[in-house]
Order: sequence, then C-alpha cells, then structure tokens
Amino acid sequence: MSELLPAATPAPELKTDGMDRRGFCASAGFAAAIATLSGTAALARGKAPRPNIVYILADDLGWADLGHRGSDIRTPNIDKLAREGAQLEDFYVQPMCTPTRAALMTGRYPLRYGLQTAVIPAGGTYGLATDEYLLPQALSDVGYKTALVGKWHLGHYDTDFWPRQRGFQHFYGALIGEIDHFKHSSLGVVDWYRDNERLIEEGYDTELFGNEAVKLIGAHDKAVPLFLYLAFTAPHTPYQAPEAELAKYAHIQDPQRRAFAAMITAMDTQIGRVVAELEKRGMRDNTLIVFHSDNGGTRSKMFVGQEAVEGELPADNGPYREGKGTLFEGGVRVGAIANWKGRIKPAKLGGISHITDMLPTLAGLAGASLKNSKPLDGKDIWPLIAGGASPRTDVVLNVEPTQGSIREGKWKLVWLAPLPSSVMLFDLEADPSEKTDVSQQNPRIFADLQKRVIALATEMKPPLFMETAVSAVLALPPNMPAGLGEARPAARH
Ligand SMILES: [Ca+2]
Repeated sequence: MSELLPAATPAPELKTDGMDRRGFCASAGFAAAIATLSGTAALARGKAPRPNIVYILADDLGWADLGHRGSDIRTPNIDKLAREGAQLEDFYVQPMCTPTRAALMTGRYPLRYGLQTAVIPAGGTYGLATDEYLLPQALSDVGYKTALVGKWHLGHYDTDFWPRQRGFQHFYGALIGEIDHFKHSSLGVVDWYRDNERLIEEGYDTELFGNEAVKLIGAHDKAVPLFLYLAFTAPHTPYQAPEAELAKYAHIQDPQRRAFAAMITAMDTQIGRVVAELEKRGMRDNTLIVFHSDNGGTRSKMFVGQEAVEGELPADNGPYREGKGTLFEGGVRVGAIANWKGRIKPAKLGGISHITDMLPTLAGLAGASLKNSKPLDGKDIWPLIAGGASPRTDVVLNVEPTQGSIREGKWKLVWLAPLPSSVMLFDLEADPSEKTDVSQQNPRIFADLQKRVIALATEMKPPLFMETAVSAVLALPPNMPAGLGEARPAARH
C-alpha cells in the first residue's frame, strides 16, 4: 500500500465495556451524560442511556430544495430539525444511491468492495459483499431493535443480500433503486416487501413509509433502544404525488416541478408525524435524528433514472456545481442535520465529514463493538456534532475507472478520466462553486492529490457494475433487423 494513500482507520480496539477509549473520551456530551452512572461498568450492565437513532434519508433531494435553505418548497418539519440541531455544512456523500447507502452501512469507501460505480440496476445480480459487517448488525449485537423502512438498494437478486439477512430485524419497503410511487413496481415488477415477503398494497409510498414508522415507534418497547433507518424514495423519479399534495402547489406551472415540490412536502409531513410520535411516546429527548439526502439533486438527464424525463429538471443544488452522478459539489455535498433535543446544540458547523463517519459515530453512541468491521474509512465525528473540531482533514469523494476526487482541507481535486480527460483543482474556501481551476498556481498540492487518486485506483476492487454490464451485453443474442423471419433450409440448386 502506498504511503500516499489516505490511511484507512483500523477498527477501534475495543475494551470490555464496548467502547473504544479514544472515542469514549472524545464523546464529551456522551461522557457527561453518563457521568452520574458508576463509570464504564454501567455500560457493561447495559444501563447507559443509549439513544434511539432515527436515521432519515431523502433520495435525490437537491441541496437547495428545503425551506430553510431558501426554497419555495415547504418543509417546516425538516426546517425545525435544522433550526434546533447541528447543521453539518461540509457533509459529503457518494454521488449516487447505492454507494452512499453502502458507505453508511459499512463505514468504508465503496471502492473497497466494488460498489463505487453507478447503482445496482434492476437487472443486476450483485449486492453489497456479505462479508462486510453492517451498522444494523453492530447495533443488533448490543441489543438494539433495528428496522429499515423504505429503500434498500444494496442487492436484490439473492436473498442473502436482503436487509433481513443483513442485520435488520424488520424491513418494510423496496429493494431496488427506483419504483413507481403508487404501483411500487420497478420496470413492471412489484418491488414491495414486508420482511422477506413480497406484497401488494394500495397507497403512496412516502405515506406508507410514514405510517409504518409511526406504527413501529408507537408499539416500541422503550426498554430497548431503537434504530430506525427511514429511507424515503422521495423525491426520486418518477415525479408523482397524490392529488391533495399536488393541489398545494397549484401555482407552479411546470407539472414536473409541481410534482417534485409536492413529493418533498409529502416527505416532510411524514417526518413531522414521526417526530410527533416520538414526542407522544416520551422518546424524543433520548432520540438522535439524522437527516440528509443520499446524493445531490439531478442536474443531468443521464442520471435521472430508468425513464426519460422531458423538460427542465426540477432539483436545485443552490451554489453548488452540477449534481447527482458527478463529483462536483452539487453531486456530493448535501449537508446533514443532527438533532438530539437537549444534547446537540443548534449550530451551523463547518468541518469536513462524510457518510462513512456515521457508522463509527453511531456505534460509539450505542456502545456497539466494531471489532468485526474491516478497516474503517469513517471517523467518529461526535466531537464535530458536539460543536468541536472534525477529526477529518480530508475525504475521498470517490475513485473509479472514469473519475476520481479527493478533498484535502480547502483543496479539491476533480479528475474526469474519459478522453479528453481533464484534471482540475479548486479552492473551496474562495470558490465553493468550483468555477476556477487553480491547478497551475498550486502544482504541489495538485500533484500530491493526483498521486493519491492513482494509488487508490491501483488498489480498488474493480466496479461490480462494469463487470456485470459488460457480461450482460456480451451474453445478449444477436440484435437483427425486425421482420427477418425464421431461418429456412437453403434451396437446392
Ligand atoms: Ca439517490
């Protein structure tokens, strides 16, 4: 391994109390909270006030498509979570659905296990490697009730890839990346499950997810900590919403943007119901709520999904360049909200953080062991969320055969490899919109970051998407002119 590589953080060495010493000391808020308990022995006895975790993901939401970021799309419930929580301004994800979700589940960059390119397509036969130790497994192993409500998108071809087999004790939702929001189907095939059973149900998916989440919280045994991963399919294509939601945006002329806005407000309404149910059950004060999008809003029709979309794309990434599928800020810098009433101070916080950081951070709060994890790329960012400095100075935004990007401090390299290739360096402090390539003025950092991309490209696992796509195309029967008819025996002469 090259010394130029960003060092993958080894899985923390764990003490018998289930927390690593460094993470424990750094987690000032957590440490204060358990100060009245008799030290780490209390943790071992399971008496620590481990939080419930409600992790809410939006799908293809643009950075600026929220009320508190200036949008005319109404999101009062998300805005309240932001206003009363920590807003991580420099929080990054991967540029598409599957890699982001994989990074959340593993705490490891997707280039480590071949999910760095594109998404698992409906026809894909691969999934997130089953030898990875996932967040719900870690939380289950220390007594959490774990539930996925919403979209999985980490493998559907083999039941071994399904969420119930990966640490979730309960699953309700869709396995594939894009569904019709009313028919719950992907390319005509129903993709809607409760646990391991496929089912047919009436209703708008966003509202059904809200119903399920509220029901789970309502019936939850409060003696057990809850991990609810609520992964909405909004506002991913197809742009569809119930009439009552569309009517709220009758003033928007473009029907596509009207539906897009209605989808986001419908999701916000369900988030409001979830928070209200937590309050009703007396769980709110001991619940960490996280919210962010899985990637930036779609600004290129190449990344819009399975069906063509006519007209102007509705997502807005504000000041950030381009969107979903790209490594520019519009594709990967989504910002995150972390809200925990009485425990996390309201603040807008700079400092680099990444989706891989969530696994060690949540495991730290839960007292979960990560000794079964492979070497982590994520870092425990509780110190940042608590108002201090980020433990990160850099982040690998992705490395794959066609592109790569690393941010180090204020510098960001974006390397687009397909010919004619281009390599750019941006100073994000002076130029967050990535308008001016400053590589010529900063040759040393430019060269260093390129070396790191090459080193990672050398050691990465080849993308499973590319292997699958090439094999699938090579296995297709010949495509011949229509109406050619059956081959007949040759006439005798
Ligand atoms: Ca997405």
